[in-house]
Amino acid sequence: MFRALFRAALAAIVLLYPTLALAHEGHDLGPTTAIGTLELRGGFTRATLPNAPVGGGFVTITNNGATPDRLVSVSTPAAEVGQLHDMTMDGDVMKMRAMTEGVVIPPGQTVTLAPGGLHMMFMGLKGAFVEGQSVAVTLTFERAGTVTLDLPVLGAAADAPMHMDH
Ligand SMILES: [Cu+2]
Repeated sequence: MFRALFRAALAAIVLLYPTLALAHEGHDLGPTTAIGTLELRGGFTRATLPNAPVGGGFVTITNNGATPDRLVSVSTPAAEVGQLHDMTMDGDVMKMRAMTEGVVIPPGQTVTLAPGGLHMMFMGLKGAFVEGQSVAVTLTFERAGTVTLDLPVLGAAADAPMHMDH
């Protein structure tokens, strides 16, 4: 009885192993999109409730150039309005403000738009963001120009694109 259980546990571990290996690989940020001196990776959005008015968007941007660039606007056909926001905590109060001047990407640096901080905010959603689908988002940079990313829709509480299928 005990031996059988032990063997079953071992078999389970062996079966689990490929999953663990995959999950580990999932920690990389996925494919990179290059535009000008910028590299964008790890883009994602999160599933919304059916009647949610807003959705977020997240991506990591690296500037390999020698001059600063600036993310000036974001848009998607899936929403009426796209804005750049920052989120900060003022004591217990979460504050969100529109970055009307855009987001500067300094030379040689990486700026991460992530839950709880800088983010893209889409308002007036034309439909729910459904996990497993993707949302086309166009980012416009002052110098590098315009690039469209297909952001995978992850779970509603996703912090990073860790379980993305490549
Ligand atoms: Cu926001």
